[in-house]
Amino acid sequence: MRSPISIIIAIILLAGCSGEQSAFSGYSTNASRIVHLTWVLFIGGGFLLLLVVVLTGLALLGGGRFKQALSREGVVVWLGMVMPIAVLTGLLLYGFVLLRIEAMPMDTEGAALRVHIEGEQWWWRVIYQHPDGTTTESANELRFPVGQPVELTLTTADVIHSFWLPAYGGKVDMIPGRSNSLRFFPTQTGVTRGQCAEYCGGAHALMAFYAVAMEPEEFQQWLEREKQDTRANDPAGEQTFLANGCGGCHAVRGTPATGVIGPDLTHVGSRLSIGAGILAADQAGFRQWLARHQQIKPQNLMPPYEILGEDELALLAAYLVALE
Ligand code: HEC
Ligand SMILES: [Cu+2]
Repeated sequence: MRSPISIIIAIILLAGCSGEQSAFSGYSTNASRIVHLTWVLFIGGGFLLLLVVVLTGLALLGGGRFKQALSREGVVVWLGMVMPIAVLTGLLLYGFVLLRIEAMPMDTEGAALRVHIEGEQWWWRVIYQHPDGTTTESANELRFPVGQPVELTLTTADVIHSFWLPAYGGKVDMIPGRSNSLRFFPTQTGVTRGQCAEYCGGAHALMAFYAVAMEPEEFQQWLEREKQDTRANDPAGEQTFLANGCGGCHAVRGTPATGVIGPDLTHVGSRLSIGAGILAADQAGFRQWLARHQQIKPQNLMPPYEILGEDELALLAAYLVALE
């Protein structure tokens, strides 16, 4: 029944299909092809279903004329056998042509941006690999320029995770002992969201990230900044950070903090989120994270710091925000 209620429900369900974490966005060449194929299959399948329903209705309820016409051998052979074979073969070929591999330009030597992403319980280590062999580490956020191929190398530090960035690149598992890759050719700038798509323990549902697709010049400027050591000049904040042992797990390049267990915090203040897509990277977000991160993201592997007093919280939050 096409009641108003079923239409309203359909609209609400479809509303969930757009937005920052949608497989219907198609912001890269390959993602948009998949969206295209999805619609062709959906609409084509809808028409065929309609045809079958109408013919079945006529065969069951129609007058004798319809029943007789539909029971002829030719109808069974042509509509029941020849047509399905022709339609399915056509769709298979169409799918092959549409999703052809070489349609995605991928210069394996030149301009492609390469990023190594390592899944950790429950955050993402993001390592930009520069053409000169050096690397720059970041976390929980992936930035790339549009109009150039991007190649991601996906590994895991512990259990199986799955890297899923629906608007651009599809989904690829991160498997212990293996290195997988995901390539895509981004065509649209914007901020989208990705999520771990393979259950990986306690805080799995809170293991997200943001992807920022930028114009090439803007991206280069960003990358140059990202490569640099911190320029924050806050001796009191830095002192509090080091005195509380934060530097044992986190690196802030340009300071004595060189830990590698947790996310690199050199430019954490300029990120869109902390805690892997959970809180904003602003004063309030850092404060909340430090005061009650085990409540906000239960079981995450940073030890609780409930001992921090108000002054220390304020100093640390101000320091972290300034790590731009
Ligand atoms: C034993 C290691 C360890 C220590 C010590 C530690 N952290 Fe962490 N920290 C982590 C881990 C692991 C995460 C990732 C948690 C997650 O999102 O699942 C993290 C996450 C964070 C984040 C969010 C980063 C991001 O990009 O999402 C901030 C900010 C942070 N820690 C600040 C601090 C501060 C400040 C201290 C000292 C008061 C500290 N940490 C001490 C391990 C540690
Ligand atoms: Cu997971």
